[in-house]
Amino acid sequence: MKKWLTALIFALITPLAMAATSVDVVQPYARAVPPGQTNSAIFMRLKNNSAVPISLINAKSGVAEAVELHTHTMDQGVMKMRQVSEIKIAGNGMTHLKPGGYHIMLIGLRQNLFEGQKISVKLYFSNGEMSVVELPVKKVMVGMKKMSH
Ligand SMILES: [Cu+2]
Repeated sequence: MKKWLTALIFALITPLAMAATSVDVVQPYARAVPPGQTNSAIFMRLKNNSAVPISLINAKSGVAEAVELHTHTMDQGVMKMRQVSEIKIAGNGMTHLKPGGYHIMLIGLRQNLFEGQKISVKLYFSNGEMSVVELPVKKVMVGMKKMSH
């Protein structure tokens, strides 16, 4: 009886689990920049719904010439950006992309990014999944002071 019940529960749950993507993109946004500024960044939280680690390995967007995965490091008291090949998300874990930390760098903007606009970015993950994410452009003051050192 118990085995039968377990089998039934698995039969009901498994199709739902397979239909969802492994990584949830939570509260994504891009930094609004003044006209003429050539670079900006995208931030979000990445939530891994699977038990195995997954990495964000690439991102693409039509709004910039190049899109890179970046992090910040402290170098003798100065915040510097550095390109990384992947941003890891632990199994059942969450990774924050935020000002002063990991971010998706937009290099060579093809358009101005004004507050209230929406842009689109494609995220590529190490498990072969790809997510198309629509995100708002917001004013972000945090991290700007550190950047201007
Ligand atoms: Cu950067």
